[in-house]
Amino acid sequence: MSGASRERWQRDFPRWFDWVLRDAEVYDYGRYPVKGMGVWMPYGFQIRRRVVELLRRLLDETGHEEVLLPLLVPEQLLRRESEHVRGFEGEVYWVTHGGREELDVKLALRPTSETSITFMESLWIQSYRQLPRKFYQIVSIFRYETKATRPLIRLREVTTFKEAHTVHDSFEDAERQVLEAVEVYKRLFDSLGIPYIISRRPEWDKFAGALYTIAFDTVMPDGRALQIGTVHNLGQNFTKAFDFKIQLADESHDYPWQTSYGVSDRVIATLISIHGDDRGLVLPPSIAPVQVVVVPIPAAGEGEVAGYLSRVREVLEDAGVRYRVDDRDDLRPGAKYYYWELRGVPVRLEVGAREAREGTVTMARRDTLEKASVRLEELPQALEKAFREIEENLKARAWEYLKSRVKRARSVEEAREWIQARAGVVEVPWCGREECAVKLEEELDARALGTPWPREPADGERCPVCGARAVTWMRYAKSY
Ligand code: 5CA
Ligand code: ZN
Repeated sequence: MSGASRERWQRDFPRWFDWVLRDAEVYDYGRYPVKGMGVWMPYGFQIRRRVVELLRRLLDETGHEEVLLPLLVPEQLLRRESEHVRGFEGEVYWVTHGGREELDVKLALRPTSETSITFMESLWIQSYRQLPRKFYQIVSIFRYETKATRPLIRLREVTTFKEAHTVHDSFEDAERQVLEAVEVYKRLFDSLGIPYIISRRPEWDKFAGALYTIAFDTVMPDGRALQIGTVHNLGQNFTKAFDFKIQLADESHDYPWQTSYGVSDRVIATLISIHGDDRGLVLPPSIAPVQVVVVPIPAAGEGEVAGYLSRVREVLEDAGVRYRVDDRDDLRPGAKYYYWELRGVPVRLEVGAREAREGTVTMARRDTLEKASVRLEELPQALEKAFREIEENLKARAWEYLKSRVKRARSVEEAREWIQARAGVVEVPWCGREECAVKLEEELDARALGTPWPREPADGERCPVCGARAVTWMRYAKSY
């Protein structure tokens, strides 16, 4: 695919990202005086809103029910499940005062909501006949992150946290739910053109309180892996901790089974990063707040151009696209091109005297920067085609990028080269022993992301650490 260069995008990704968020007016970060918390600006908020709408639609159409739980969690609830508290202890913000009074019960700002929802579920659900239930909420959560905070990627207030929580009458049904959750997330990422690899996280890196964790990771422009979604099978860990029992079909009583799964602002961070280039954002038309910008030439368009512009408006209105006519008369066309390219508007239409005379518009695509002349009557179909092609193009380019950044290595040396070059994810044959993977994490100075999901055999391969027969592959990467 042709298009703007991606030199700066790749070489200096963190600065590129800060620049785009600020200059394209997406998210004002680092100026609000609380670390790890930023401000969604009007343009960014519209991008966020469309991602949230997509998420809601995907969840609603698979039978998930939206709820809204309180932000505050009393200390005793948060402490009920011991592994869970241990995992989150260092990351919780506490509310200790109400006005001038010290509270007798400390209240946590939710770091996630397994404990509060399990407590409520134990009041709502008595019988297997009420199951399965699938709840979700899209809210802010708070985590006192100690690793370096980053806009949208590692926040202390995660403002677009979608958490789903489900309840089942058997382990098998919870397993089925894990598969459904993975399918929902595939649909989410596929709709946004975001490429991913799916791994089962190693035992030592699963969610606090889960039986196991399945994670979606992608590779950012700087070669670092980012976890963009997780699905947890919680087993009966939380229901036992809350003494939450139900009646089963055979009249016996048992603890129900749960899953939970979440995505966050990281999805939007990835959408922005993975499709961008040196000129700024490149937005898929389904998400773009403005799908088409019309730039009259010269500025406000006098005489014949003005009359023709109103016809162009009518056509766009009838086509039902989100469009803007940039008739600011204090900016030259070139400055307007720059302005809208930075904001990722998928299609630009240039309308001048020649176009008015010919009954055409000049159409420029943001992804390829290609220009073409289109007859005004054919504009609706041309836009439809361009939108479809842009989405396909962005998705194909993003997948190609990810594939170029995942590699198999047979030796520690080969793996180390890949990691040191900041090239992405490396898959190494693994014998299945924790100590070998932990040792390789240290030797590579990288994180073990886990094993391919579904599991992939490694026939005939040997663990490069201990030499034993490999049972599968372990993935390693520098990660956020
Ligand atoms: N209760 C479960 C399921 S919702 C849970 O909290 N899982 S989690 O801890 O893995 O978080 C879900 C997702 O939120 C992660 O996969 C990651 O993509 C995102 N996330 C986690 N912490 C942050 C953070 N500090 N900033 C931005 N996104 C985050
Ligand atoms: Zn080994």
